[in-house]
Amino acid sequence: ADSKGILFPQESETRERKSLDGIWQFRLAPRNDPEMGFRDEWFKKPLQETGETILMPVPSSYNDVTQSKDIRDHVGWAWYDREFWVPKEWMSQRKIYLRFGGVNYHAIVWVNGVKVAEHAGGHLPFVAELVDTANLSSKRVNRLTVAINNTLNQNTIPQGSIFRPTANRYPSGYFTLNYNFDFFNYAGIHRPVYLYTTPTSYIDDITVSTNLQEDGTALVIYNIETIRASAAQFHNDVNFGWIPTVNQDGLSIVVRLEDKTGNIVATGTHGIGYLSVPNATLWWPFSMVEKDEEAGYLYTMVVSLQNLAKVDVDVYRLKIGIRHLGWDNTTFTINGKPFYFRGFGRHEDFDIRGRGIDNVMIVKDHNLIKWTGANSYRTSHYPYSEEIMDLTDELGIVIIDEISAVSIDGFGQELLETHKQQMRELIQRDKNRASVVMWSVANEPQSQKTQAGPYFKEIFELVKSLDSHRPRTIVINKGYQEDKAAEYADIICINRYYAWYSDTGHTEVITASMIEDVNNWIKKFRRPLIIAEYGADTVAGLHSNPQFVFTEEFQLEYLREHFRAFDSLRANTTLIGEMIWNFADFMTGQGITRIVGNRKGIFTRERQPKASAHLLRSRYHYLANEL
Ligand code: GCB
Repeated sequence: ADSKGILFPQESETRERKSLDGIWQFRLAPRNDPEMGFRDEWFKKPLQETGETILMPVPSSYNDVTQSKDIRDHVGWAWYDREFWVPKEWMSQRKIYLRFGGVNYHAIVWVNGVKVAEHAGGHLPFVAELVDTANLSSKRVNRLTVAINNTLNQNTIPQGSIFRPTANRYPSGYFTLNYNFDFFNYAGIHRPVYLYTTPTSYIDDITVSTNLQEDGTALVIYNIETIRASAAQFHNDVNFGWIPTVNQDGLSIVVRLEDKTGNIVATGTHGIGYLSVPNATLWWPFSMVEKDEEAGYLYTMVVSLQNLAKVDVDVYRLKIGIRHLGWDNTTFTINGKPFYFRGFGRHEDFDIRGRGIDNVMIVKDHNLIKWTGANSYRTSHYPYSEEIMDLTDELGIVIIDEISAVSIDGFGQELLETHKQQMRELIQRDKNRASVVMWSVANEPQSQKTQAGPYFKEIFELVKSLDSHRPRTIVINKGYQEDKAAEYADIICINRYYAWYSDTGHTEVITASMIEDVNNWIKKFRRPLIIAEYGADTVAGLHSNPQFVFTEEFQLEYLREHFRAFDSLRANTTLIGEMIWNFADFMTGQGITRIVGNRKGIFTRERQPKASAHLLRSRYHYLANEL
């Protein structure tokens, strides 16, 4: 059987892990000779023979780390290099893997000059197994080379296109990458890189879903995939001492569920089964419990592959939350109680590191989210790092998990295949996460086009076939009469910018426009609906009385008018949530509608509050007390 799991690499009594994060060597392929590194085989030659390199931190975007405009605005291949050691104990009988949490967009990986992996899609993990062919050695240092390319085209998700003007006034070779989303197309090795091991017979994948029965007993339904070593390999392992001597066929799966204090609350055997947990402590969003520590309760599912002598051959510990999601034409519930989303659209974006993951930033952000009283956010507009999702699981913050399909158009077969592939990888990665309550298949597609109908029908069907335990949504900016995609969703999200992109400055149109719009959607589709975006660019410290666009006073008034609409809609319709655009200011491409980035944050890019943060905070706390 081929491996299909993408379980996060972890240490256990049978597994080891080494971080390859740090400062790597870096260079760009020359803009006028993009294929140079391939032609000259940079990945095969000793680094010092291939030309000059500079220092580059991993994880990080490369764009903002240097003083070079060429590096910031680079389009094409960029090359990373580092060396690493493999402990000699790893070499004999373990399986050794190299795992990237996320590289934007296209990545090719070589170890000791041998290509070991290639991946497309900027925000999902991939793994290379370093089999013998990678010339791996514990006797000398090993070389790791990664070539990455941020070029987008009509069949990548998201899409982009190269613009090559022919007019004489342009310098020769001039081109740009254009795209229809506003966030900066940061590039780099954005997430941690790990080297890790498993035994040769190992746990490859775990799928868990949970359910509540009438009497309060919880069911944890599991499906565990293992990969068994070949008889020869197994024999070898036994001789080497990794696995105590037993017959290969003696391997079996044992599952136990431990609560937070380590008590075993249920046990199971076999690869497929369920555990029943009487009086289970449920996973609750932090907004639905009295005390913070009651939120996000996680059990540990300890899965072990054992031999006949009951010795662990492999052990993997998966944290799971027990909770039940319900939805119909009017409501969305968590553990049987209606849930009203009060949250944010966000970005993975921070000074200097761009889209690179940063522990300081992610903890600060989640502290701020809790400070505002928000209970949820959408991973606009791509899957966020696994380190972030660990936090949301643990803190009890509710997530709408979005794929990278932002502003897509065209809807051809090849795009559809890319889109489906990314949905599969996302669901494979996040399927066990309690905080993920909904899949978002796209943000603001050109859904008025006829082809959008069959295209999204197919995407929605795929998602349902992969996971029937979570509702599916799509985020629409078209009108209710022209959209062709939302009818296939379980829950509808819409983005609206009244008094910003239309009737600019006229906050007095907001309330009535919003109420009418939402009513039209709900009357037509009879679904729960979330306002997934509304917002106004605001330069922190800019003031005007009476309010004027871009000032803090304007953002305050803009919010107040929306709150009036939301309160009326909450009382009279199936509106189930409001999410402001955006949590914090974030970087964009250069353009005359963006003042060094998108300024719709209620926090600055440095995470300091604008006046709107205080207003939103009182709104979210008021909702918390009322609901
Ligand atoms: C939108 C997009 C979001 C933009 C936002 C804006 O509708 O979904 O990515 O950043 O508008 O500020 O224009």
